[in-house]
Amino acid sequence: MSSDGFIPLSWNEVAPDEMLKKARELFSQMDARRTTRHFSTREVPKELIELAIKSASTAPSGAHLQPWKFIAVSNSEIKQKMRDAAEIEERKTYDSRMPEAWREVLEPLGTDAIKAHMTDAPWLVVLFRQTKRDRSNGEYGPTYYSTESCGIAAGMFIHAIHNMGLVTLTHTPSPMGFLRDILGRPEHEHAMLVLPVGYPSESAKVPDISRKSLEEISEFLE
Ligand code: IYR
Repeated sequence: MSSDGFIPLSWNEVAPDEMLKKARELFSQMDARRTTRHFSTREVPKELIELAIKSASTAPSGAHLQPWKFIAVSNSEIKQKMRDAAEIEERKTYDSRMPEAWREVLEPLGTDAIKAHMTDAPWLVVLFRQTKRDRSNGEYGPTYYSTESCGIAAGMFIHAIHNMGLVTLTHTPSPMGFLRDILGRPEHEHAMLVLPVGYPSESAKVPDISRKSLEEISEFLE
């Protein structure tokens, strides 16, 4: 038991050649990840979803408040409700709310108002961002950098899913208020992402697009 609230860092040195090997392997594994909208209905054990959520929750967060709540839904009736509500909003978005500049960049991705992934995928994991925390004195205080914290956690979740050999999609039905209502979440929780998780369907497709090069995305000042 530490007296000042600190304990020694648990850290193991990695030899330089081993470091490079691990870094290359991780990049190659991550570079193979693709986002698909085409899911199989094949079941996925709950324990895998639990482990992905636990991995995501290792993310650093503002003041270590861990301002996230992951709601994992496999219940078909709830998934259908979520899909119906998402399709109502998305139809409005695609039919009239979406400006031309947005339409232009979505066109190569082949997205539309039909959200089959919400009922095909065996799990829908909804990431809620908490803007307040319970101070355990009957009051609520703010959270800090909750968008950054949840963004990092979402990235870790996505990687955990890819690492276990499953696929996911960062789905953002907009506006997302209906998710709080359907899932019975409190006012201070804001749905940030819907992450369908499962196996890809046999005919799953992905857009023929590539990633920006290192030169385009970075600059080194040495
Ligand atoms: N939220 C809609 C539209 C959409 C928006 C962006 I930015 C994307 O990268 C993909 C889709 C949808 O999920 O279809």
